Amino acid sequence: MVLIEKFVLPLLIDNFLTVVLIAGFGYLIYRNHFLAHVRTRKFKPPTPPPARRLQFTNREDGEEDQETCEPHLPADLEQIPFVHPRLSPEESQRRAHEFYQLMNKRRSVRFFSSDPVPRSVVDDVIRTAGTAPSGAHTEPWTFVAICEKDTKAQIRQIIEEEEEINYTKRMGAQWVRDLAGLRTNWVKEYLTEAPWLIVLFKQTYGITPDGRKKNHYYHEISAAISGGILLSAIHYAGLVTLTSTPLNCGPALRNILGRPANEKAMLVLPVGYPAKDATVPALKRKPLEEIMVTA
Ligand code: IYR
Repeated sequence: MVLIEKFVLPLLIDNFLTVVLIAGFGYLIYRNHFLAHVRTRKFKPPTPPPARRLQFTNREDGEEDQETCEPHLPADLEQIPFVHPRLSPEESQRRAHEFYQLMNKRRSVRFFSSDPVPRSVVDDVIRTAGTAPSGAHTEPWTFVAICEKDTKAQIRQIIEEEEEINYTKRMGAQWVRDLAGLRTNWVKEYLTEAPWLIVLFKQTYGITPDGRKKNHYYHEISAAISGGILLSAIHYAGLVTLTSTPLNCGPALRNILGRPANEKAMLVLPVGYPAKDATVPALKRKPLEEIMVTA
């Protein structure tokens, strides 16, 4: 006790500034190294602008302001630590190349086997598609999975009828010539042959539980990204598909599948195994030098 009063305390008081500085630095080092995983960032939300229509926005086509309603995400949404294993650069390189090699084997396939694909596989590839990022996390997509024979036949009929008009009248000579190498026409056996059809609808706006319309920002790109992830998941699961975008079939597909007016059909994907004698056009992909520039 006497020792503390006589020597330590006077020393501390004399060097008060030094003590404060050492303690401060010590705390900073502790915080950066040991509390990094629970670091919470101070965030001051921006004040929203007055509610009026802006003349210039970067909204997508057909994206309109909907009624004012509760924010889609609560302002006090909990922020949780992001847990992410850090790979070595070598492991990242190995995985990047492995994934490229896998994806480089993906092809659009038009000849399907009717062998069944379990419903649980379709569930999982759609779950994966639903992990896509979306504007304000509105998740503006609906995936309709169809395995019922009659429904597939009705969809085929709708699409073939429209596609005949597309190929003979709407698309024009240049478009038809550009496609000749793919050997496509309006007859689409794969729509009834494949065990599953997945129709991806984008939701151009949302609907609140009390029936009001709400904004779905960037619905087109959000749904398109989910479509890309869906293709990767289908390929990784050892299945094949075809990104078919039948022109002018949207409303009829929506009606037959009983989807609401806020949903627009974007893609019709037959999903299954390739037919034993399936062929694909011998297409080449652009090399990296042609698709990438560094800036
Ligand atoms: N939708 C039609 C035509 C078609 C259009 C394009 I662009 C393609 O890359 C392939 C086909 C069809 O599915 O036949």
